[in-house]
This record gives sequence, structure tokens and C-alpha cells, in this order.
Amino acid sequence: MSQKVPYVSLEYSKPAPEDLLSRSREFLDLMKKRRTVRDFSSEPVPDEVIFNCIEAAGTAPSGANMQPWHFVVVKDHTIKKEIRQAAEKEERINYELRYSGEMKQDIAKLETNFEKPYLEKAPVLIAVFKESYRLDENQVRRKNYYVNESVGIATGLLITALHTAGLVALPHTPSPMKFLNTILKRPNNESPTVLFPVGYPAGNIQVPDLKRKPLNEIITVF
Ligand code: IYR
Repeated sequence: MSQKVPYVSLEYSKPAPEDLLSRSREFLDLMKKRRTVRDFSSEPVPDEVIFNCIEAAGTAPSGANMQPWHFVVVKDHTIKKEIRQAAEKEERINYELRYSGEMKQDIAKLETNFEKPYLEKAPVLIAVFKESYRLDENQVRRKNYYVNESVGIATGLLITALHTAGLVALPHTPSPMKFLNTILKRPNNESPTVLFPVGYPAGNIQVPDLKRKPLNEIITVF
């Protein structure tokens, strides 16, 4: 049986053309300054900022509006340490055995290795989980739709919100990362997709001078 919802008026006001342009330029300039950071200060960040950014991520569109995501915020040092140890265990095997020569060459410019001190040092970790399916009130499996796309969009909003607020983040994907279900006590219908250390950068740090593809390389207009 289909479930209808009430309709409400769209909250929207059409910007003047010059505002449209200036707003898009300002946003572009802001986003160009976003960089992945691997060197964090341990200075705490206000809870409310993190919660606002996660709430913003939760505004993402999703298949049939199922909102198939869950965000776990970790500030507790013992849990961060546990996550670091579990991540480094996997990453050590990755670097020593699982990564191909091609992959190692491709990531060489990032100067990464199996050690992940930022998982302990950053004041906050945010783990993003995708809900592959739901369990209804009778514990019957129900479908979610376009889960990867939906969670990908929500994650993009999260990164954007954190950057806009003035924080830095690192999308970290230790693989496999099912250990996050155990440590963070998430159910089996959820899988971790990315783990973000979040905070302030540690002083005047350097980041690799990576270039973004120019617009003409990423766009086709008909
Ligand atoms: N997950 C590893 C390796 C790594 C892989 C890719 I693809 C990157 O863009 C960066 C790192 C690590 O975090 O070190």
C-alpha cells in the first residue's frame, strides 16, 4: 500500500542574476581551499559544530528518502586508540601484502604509510556507516535504494559542511574496516564506508601540491 505524505510550500527565493553569480564564485573559492590534512592539532572542537555538520550531511537526497546512513562520533581517547590499533593492523597488511605495485606508485605522492597517528590525535573521529538494508518493526528485511549514491552524497555534504565551518578532515578508508562495527557497536545491516579524523590542522603544516583537473577537462557541454 502506498503511503502519502502532506505537501508544503517550497522555501525558495530566486536570487538576482548578479547574486547568483557572486554566490557561486564565493562558494567555488571556498571549496578550492579545501585540502585533506593528515597532521591534526589535538585541540578539542565544539560538539555542536560537529553535530550541525552531521545534521547538514543528513539533508542529502536519498533513494526513496530512506536516509540509509548513520554517523558515529568518537571523542573518547580509549576508543580512538582501539580504532587506531585495528586500522594499523589492517593497513600494515595492506602496505606489505595487499596493495599492488601500481597502487603503491599511485599513492606515493601522498607519502602515506601504515601508521595512523591522526586516529588518536584528532579530537574527533566521524565514522560513516551505510545501511545496506533496514529491519522493520517485525525485524523483516526491507530494501534501501541507491545506498552507495545516497551515502556518497551525504558524505560530500559532510566534508563541505566541515570545511565551511572551518575544520579540516581526512577521508580515511582502512580496508577491510568491518572492525568498526565491533568497536562502535553497529548492527550487521550497516557497513562502514569512511572514517574521518576531524579537527584543526597542527600549526602551519604543509600539504602536497596536488592540482585539480581544470574545468575544461571535467566538463562537456552540449
Ligand atoms: N588506505 C591507505 C592507503 C591509501 C590509499 C589511497 I587510494 C589514498 O588516496 C590514500 C592512502 C592509507 O590510508 O594509508
